[in-house]
Amino acid sequence: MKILLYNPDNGVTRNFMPHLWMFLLQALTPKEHEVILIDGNAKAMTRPELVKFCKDENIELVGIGAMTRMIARAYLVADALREAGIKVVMGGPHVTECPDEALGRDGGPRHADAIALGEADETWPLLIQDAANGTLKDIYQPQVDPKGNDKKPNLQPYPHIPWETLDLDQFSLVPQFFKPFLSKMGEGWGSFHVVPIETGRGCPYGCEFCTVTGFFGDSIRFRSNESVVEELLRLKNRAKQEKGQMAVFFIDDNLAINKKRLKGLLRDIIAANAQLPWVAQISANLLGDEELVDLIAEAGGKWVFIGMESIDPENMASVNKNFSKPGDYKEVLDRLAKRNIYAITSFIFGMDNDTPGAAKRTVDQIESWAPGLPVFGQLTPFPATPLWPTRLRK
Ligand code: B12
Ligand code: SF4
Repeated sequence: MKILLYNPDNGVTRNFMPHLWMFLLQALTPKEHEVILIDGNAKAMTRPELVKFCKDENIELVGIGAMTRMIARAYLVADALREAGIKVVMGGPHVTECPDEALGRDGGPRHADAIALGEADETWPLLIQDAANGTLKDIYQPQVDPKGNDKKPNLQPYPHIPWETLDLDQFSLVPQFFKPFLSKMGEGWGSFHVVPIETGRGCPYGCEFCTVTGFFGDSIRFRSNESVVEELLRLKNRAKQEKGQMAVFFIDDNLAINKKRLKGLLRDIIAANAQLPWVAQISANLLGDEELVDLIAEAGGKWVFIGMESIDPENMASVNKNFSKPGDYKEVLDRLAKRNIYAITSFIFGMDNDTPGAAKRTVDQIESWAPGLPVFGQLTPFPATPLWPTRLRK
């Protein structure tokens, strides 16, 4: 069977990085099936173009993944494919949180032939088998433990993603035209890829606006250090062969959630000379440790994304994130800046204690800190988060 995994266009930005789920599910697909990947943000296609592509390529099953932000577009694409007689399966955070919507059980139209709830690492091969046999079920769900909780994949062993041979052209940040010229510059800039790698899943903190604790669970699972180091070495080798650059986004929600484990991983990366420039998400409360920050710098860490959310401690308490202390932010940023590590500082406006002038006060505060890249969003209640209005919860 020929399968297409498709990530819908977000309608605003081009992707600087592919989505990990596509590569992961491709790696978990039984070998007798062929899997093609298209990211709509990198390779823009209209819906008729996509349908034609699937028809021309004899695609029998399309897997679509989407966050809430992209779900409306994802449904439009799914509808067009299903109208053309192609089976569609959907997964990811949004359909997990709103399964009735995707299956048309909430009074609206049906968008997917099947959906995969939660982490699909173990259900995906079963789903593929059913699709190939023509016995697709509506819902694929992880097994549950005696307490009724989803059994989570433990990430050891971790699937082999063949980064060294995958076609990453859709995602190169270097335009084709400049490739030959740039490959000769310095250590080579003929390609520039940012690749997502996870070293673990799960976060126990349960901040009210966040879907992660609900989706991945509060028990944390890590890959082995060896498997992470081996993946980095393959990426480093590819960059060298392509005369290009490779950077990594460790997409763990809180890379330092277990500081002892992270220090061990960073020491192993350094010992294996597996350093690549990387960015990771780490909460401010875990960045007070000088030894950890030294290791981050030595292991290739260049940028740290910090969910600072608000400069007002009362706001932090109102979203269950008062483990992160606004009073510490300056010191945290100075500690990073001393090692030439930049911070992407993320803020949310619209929390209960925000009063007129909150944005100005925040920007004034940011300008008094070490330089970084501040990003701003507005408080958004995503389905299945504690912030989601109770009356809408099922
Ligand atoms: C990396 C990341 C990003 C990257 C995305 C780019 C990229 N190429 O990856 C960046 C930094 C750009 C980003 C941006 C945003 N993000 Co983001 N991001 C993440 C993060 C940290 C990791 C995603 C990941 O790869 N996870 C690991 C993989 C293995 O998990 P997964 O994607 O869920 O896939 C598994 C299952 O869901 C399932 N699955 C997924 N898709 C499919 C499809 C099929 C067919 C099947 C069968 C199964 C399946 O199988 C996979 C294996 O088990 C997640 C949090 C998280 N831990 O997931 C947030 C997360 C996805 N982001 C989130 C949000 C809100 C955003 C933003 C809207 C934030 C903002 N306000 O701007 C933007 C929107 C982006 C846009 N341009 O529209 C929310 C989404 C919540 C929701 N319900 O939609 C999350 C969950 C974080 C959170 N705090 O709640 N993000
Ligand atoms: S915002 Fe970050 S720290 Fe809070 S629950 Fe989500 S992943 Fe964990």
